[in-house]
Amino acid sequence: MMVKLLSVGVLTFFISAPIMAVEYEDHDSMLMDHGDGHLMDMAGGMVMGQNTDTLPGGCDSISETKEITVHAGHKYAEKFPGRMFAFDTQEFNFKPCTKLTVHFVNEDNIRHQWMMHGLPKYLYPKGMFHLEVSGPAKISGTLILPPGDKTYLVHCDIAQHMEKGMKAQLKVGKGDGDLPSIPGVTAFVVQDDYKAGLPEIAKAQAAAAAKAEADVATAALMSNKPASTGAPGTVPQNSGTAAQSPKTDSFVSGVTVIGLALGLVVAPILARTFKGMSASEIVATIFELVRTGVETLIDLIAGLVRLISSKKNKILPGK
Ligand SMILES: [Cu+2]
Repeated sequence: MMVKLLSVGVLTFFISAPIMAVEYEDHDSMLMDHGDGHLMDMAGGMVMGQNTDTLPGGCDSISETKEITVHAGHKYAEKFPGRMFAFDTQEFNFKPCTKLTVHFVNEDNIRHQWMMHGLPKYLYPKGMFHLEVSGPAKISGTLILPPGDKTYLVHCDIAQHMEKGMKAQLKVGKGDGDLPSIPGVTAFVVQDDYKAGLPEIAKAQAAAAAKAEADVATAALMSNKPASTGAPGTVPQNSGTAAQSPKTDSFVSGVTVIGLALGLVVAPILARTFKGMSASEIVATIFELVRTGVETLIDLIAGLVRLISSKKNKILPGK
């Protein structure tokens, strides 16, 4: 049991050892000088614009000798929302004519640069001082800063690395202003606009949904209107029977009204006719009235039939 635990512990140590110890490849001793301040090694490390001894025009002497270590990597961008890469420092400041050595430490497993622009081109090819290495690795270079107050752009020129945050400014003297889109220092050139964000979109969608619901409710109310004539507020479950009931009601009430009117007109006449008659006489009279009525009806129908048949003969004389 003890042996088993021990072996697990030893195994864990050997597995985690390579993760714990992040080794930076030091390219400083591997570089080969290609002339004109251009140094390269076989592992992908590169220094361009190296200048350890030539004074820029306007500098009588080296004012200061400075050494800085700049770290670069994804983890330095974590404090800047929306950014992916960054240097650990976004702003540098030096006296004019400073001899500056930069130790660039790339902590990512990809390629990064510390590239400075705007230097005098007679001294620095393309006006650049440039450190570049695939990480994790360290590479160092030296330059002598020009005189005057000027702000220089420092960035990583690998595609989209500057846009994703690997951007800084180096001020010589007082500098000549600030550069845009430097994480934590200056505002974005193109600021993402979150004004019409999810809350507004959600609100608009909710309003549209509520309107649609209201329309449906109105339509339902319209279709149910005939059913709820008798008792407003009660919504019938079965619209079929509900639609029939008012029809029946109106029919019955119509018949009732006609019957009532007839009764009111006929009753006094009948009362006058039957005045002073015995029960048997009244019954006989009613039968007589019915008989007369039926005969009249038959005569009427017979006359109608004759009328139609005579018209038919007139229309079709040949037959
Ligand atoms: Cu980069």
